[in-house]
Amino acid sequence: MMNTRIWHTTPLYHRIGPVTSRSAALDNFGNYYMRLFFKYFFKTAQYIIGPIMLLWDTLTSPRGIVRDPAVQQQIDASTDKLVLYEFRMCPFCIKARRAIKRLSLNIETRDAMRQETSRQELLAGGGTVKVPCLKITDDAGDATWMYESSDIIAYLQARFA
Ligand SMILES: N[C@@H](CCC(=O)N[C@@H](CS)C(=O)NCC(=O)O)C(=O)O
Repeated sequence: MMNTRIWHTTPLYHRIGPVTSRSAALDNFGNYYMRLFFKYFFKTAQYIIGPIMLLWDTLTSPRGIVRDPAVQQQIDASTDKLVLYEFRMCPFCIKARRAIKRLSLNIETRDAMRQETSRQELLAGGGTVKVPCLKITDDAGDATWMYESSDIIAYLQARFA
């Protein structure tokens, strides 16, 4: 009778203590392979989806706005102070590059995945290797590192649209 009472009031994890530790070991084992699976799944997906996105981007490339040459020259002088750090196949970078194209801006791009120097510049200046990141240098030579594709696009639209 006493035993029955204990059985009913003891929490489940006490009753199946030894099994729990075995399942914890199994969980760790499972988590390790799960993580491995996800890592390679997304890497593979990236290499399949990436080129498709690039092709789509090329085929549907937006038409840039046409400005008076004198105005475009002024804008080119301003965008000389901007650098976009990017990865070629990052969807957020494609989004930012399309906005740049739409606005007909001549902004230098640096590949932070393939060029080690660009990667180091981004890490040292911006604090993290996350792309896209727009480096904005002011007239005094001070740099601001802007992350987030939506913020970058909003900034460019507010300045150049
Ligand atoms: N919310 C961000 C997402 C940017 C993002 O996740 N970029 C990826 C490449 S597609 C990246 O830099 N990953 C590296 C990291 O997060 O450390 C944006 O819209 O810009």
